[in-house]
Amino acid sequence: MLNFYKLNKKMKILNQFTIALFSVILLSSCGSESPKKEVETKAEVLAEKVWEEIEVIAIGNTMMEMKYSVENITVQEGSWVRIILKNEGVDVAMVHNILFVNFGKRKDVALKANEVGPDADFIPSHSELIAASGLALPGETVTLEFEAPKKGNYEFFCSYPGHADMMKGYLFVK
Ligand SMILES: [Cu+2]
Repeated sequence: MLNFYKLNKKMKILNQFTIALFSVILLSSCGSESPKKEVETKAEVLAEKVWEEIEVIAIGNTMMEMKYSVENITVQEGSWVRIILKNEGVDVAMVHNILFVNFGKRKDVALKANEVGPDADFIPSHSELIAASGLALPGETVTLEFEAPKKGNYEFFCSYPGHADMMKGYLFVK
């Protein structure tokens, strides 16, 4: 004779298993669409990031005029920094980015940037490099987000060839 209780229990377990399986499939399919976004959202919830948002405008339209609208940036240790780099240049040579490096290392990193060239967006892998944005073509805006380094003084500059001596500034982490 069939034990209906046991059968019922088996069915329940089977149903739960099916639901679990579908959940896994659903989650994994969602995850493959935007895995990065999901991870960031979770990290934000966990750490409750404090953002310091700074708009930096790349002004000027010649090698002699070009500069950042901001020369000194001050942020709090432990915060997250969001740099919005707006390139107001029009000329084809006005291609800009923004790199944050350890104090006194601007020239070293700029030299390496020239070596790696446009294929690497003029971003070298360098032990003195803290964060780097992508390139903003004339009229474009790029955003760079990174966790503020430990208290101290840092530098930022544009690593597009020939720009590092004109487009530069300091980051102070308090
Ligand atoms: Cu530049």
